Amino acid sequence: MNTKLLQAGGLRPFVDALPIPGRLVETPMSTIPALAPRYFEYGIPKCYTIREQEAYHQFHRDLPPTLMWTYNGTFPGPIIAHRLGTAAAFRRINDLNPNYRGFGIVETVLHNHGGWQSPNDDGWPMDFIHPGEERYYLIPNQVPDNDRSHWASTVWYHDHVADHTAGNVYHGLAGMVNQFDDVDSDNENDTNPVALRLPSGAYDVPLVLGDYILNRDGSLYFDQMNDAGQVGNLFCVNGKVQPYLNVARRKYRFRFLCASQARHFHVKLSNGAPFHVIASDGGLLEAPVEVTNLYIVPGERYEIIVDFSKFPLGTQLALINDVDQKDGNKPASIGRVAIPMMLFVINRDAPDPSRLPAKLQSITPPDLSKVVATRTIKFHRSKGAWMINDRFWNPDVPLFRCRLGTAERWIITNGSGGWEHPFHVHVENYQVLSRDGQRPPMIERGRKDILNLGSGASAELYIQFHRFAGRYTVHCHNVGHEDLAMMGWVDVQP
Ligand SMILES: [Cu+2]
Repeated sequence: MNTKLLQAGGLRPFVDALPIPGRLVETPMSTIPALAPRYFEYGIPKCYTIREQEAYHQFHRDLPPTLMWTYNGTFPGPIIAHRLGTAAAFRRINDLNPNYRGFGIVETVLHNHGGWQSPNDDGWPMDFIHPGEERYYLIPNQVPDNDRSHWASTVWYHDHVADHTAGNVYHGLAGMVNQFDDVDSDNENDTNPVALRLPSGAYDVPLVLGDYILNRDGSLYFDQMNDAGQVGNLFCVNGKVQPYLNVARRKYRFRFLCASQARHFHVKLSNGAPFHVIASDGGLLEAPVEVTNLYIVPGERYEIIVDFSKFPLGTQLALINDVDQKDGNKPASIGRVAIPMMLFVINRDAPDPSRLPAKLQSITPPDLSKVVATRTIKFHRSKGAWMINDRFWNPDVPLFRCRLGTAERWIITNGSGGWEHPFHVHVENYQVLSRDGQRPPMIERGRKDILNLGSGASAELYIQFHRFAGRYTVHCHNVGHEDLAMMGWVDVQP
């Protein structure tokens, strides 16, 4: 045991309230420098400012403050709420300390993970800016081919600089994005007949899962040479160690984002009560899926509805993670430990106009007649590091070339060795055709951008290139693996 590190055992759980990040407030267009014409391609955009800056964050009331890198001063960053049909222009300012020395790197890249935007606005890993510099991004918030099963989704934004994504995300550069439209309308009282009226406002709660290691002085501990990906001993939700949330006896929507470096989570309620999964990475499922637990890997999102009206006032329910993970490569066991992530305290009644509809949306099935190529993407370990198709990350050479307006079938495989790899593609979602030759489980039948591959596992994906030519980054979302150098890119040509 490293005695300089803070041990988690001495911290009291459930003493800090769950922090809920506020929504990013619009920046008046008049206050930012003139936008180039391209930012008006989808109409007049809403403007936002994101400033990367150092700020102190307290992981637990009994811990000293931790100096982190944040978006706009908070960890996690503010929630960005988008509305379908209204584009957004982002001004990103790198205000980090140019003299910083330590893990990570102050040259940063912003990636809109799960968003549908041009590769130029997506966060190419070499497109970094230095402290004191800024750049702009256009997020169209349009629907590919008017296929509205792409929306709405919980996506997220995080740093993506080549070789240092792990350290930079660990520093705190991560936040959630909530996309809305007329169906998933951010209003449980919506009178529009197409609105689903899912729980909204204070009853729509982000749950960003993560794990950290701190030094005894409260500073971040990070081992940049750990090529397995670091797993921490402090279990955090929205940046707090094992917080509590007072809830009313009614339905809640919870948006899980696994923002860990490498740790997997398998979560359940401490009384084993069922809940409903309504959405995954790429938006709503066709129908809610009742489950008693949920497996989530780095980068992945799932949304659930929990109905606390089933329980009497005064009930306390812990959110339990039963994955025991000792290194970044894979879980040591599932189901043998019970790690409380947070506590729900049912302390009041409240009206509940929200609904859990039997049907959520229709998802357009894959059109295999559009498939023009089948590719194999092989994740494996060789030469002491992580590879894709026998190659390390190379920004100059694509894994392969694709054609805009077509679709492809990708067979992704993970070599043996006991390692697990969450597979991620930028710009476009995919649909899972099969997993190890079987239909995927119900909760993986929506649109996805992360799919965990266990050791020796394979999956077949359907991916369509709708609109944007350019470089689509492909990588393992265990960010330790990604940095060393399990990342490639696909050249989508017009
Ligand atoms: Cu991996």
